[in-house]
Amino acid sequence: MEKLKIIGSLTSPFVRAVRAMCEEMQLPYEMALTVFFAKQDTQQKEMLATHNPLMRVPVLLDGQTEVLDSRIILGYLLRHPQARPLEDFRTHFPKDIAEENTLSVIYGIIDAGVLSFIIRNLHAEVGQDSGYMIQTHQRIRQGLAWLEGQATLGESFGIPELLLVAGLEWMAKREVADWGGYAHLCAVHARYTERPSLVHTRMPETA
Ligand SMILES: N[C@@H](CCC(=O)N[C@@H](CS)C(=O)NCC(=O)O)C(=O)O
Repeated sequence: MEKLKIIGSLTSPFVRAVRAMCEEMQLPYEMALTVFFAKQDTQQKEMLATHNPLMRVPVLLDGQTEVLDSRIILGYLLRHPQARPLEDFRTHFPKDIAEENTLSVIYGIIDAGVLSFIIRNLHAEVGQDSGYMIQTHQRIRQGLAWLEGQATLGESFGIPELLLVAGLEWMAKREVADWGGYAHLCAVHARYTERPSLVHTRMPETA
């Protein structure tokens, strides 16, 4: 089988989730590396735009097949004909609509965190406590509180847990949200943070 290719950076939580998922599915992949979008050179910008009109990472290339958006990519990898999921990875996903909602809330929090990070770094003139940023931070707080109440989240390791750990660690590293007060989320994080797929894909210290 031709190796999968992931276009993406070593810092994006969405790219990390896709890389970790490849490991969980035992699907070999290689990276076509990019960096934070504001620091991409012309070549990286063109390469990304060629594969994704939205100019976002990750993009998965599977031979001639291009797959956009990490949520779609995670589902694609789960059902990949060559996937050999690790024994303790929960492949039964989604269990029900409630689990899709959980994944949507995790995505919503990370999206809001990414927006907050971009505004802080590229548009410092927009205060973090003004206008739409108020709604953005409220979304993160309410999302975290909602996830804290999801008792089944973390019972076993599957797509929501993988994305949750990637998102929580990214938010801590980028200092966009403090989730230390959420006992259940801290417990789920502690349970899975040393999983090899997550260790191997952790954000570089210096990033
Ligand atoms: N819904 C997309 C979000 C991807 C996304 O926002 N990626 C960020 C990096 S963390 C990006 O490429 N941002 C570039 C931009 O917004 O122009 C996914 O899950 O793949």
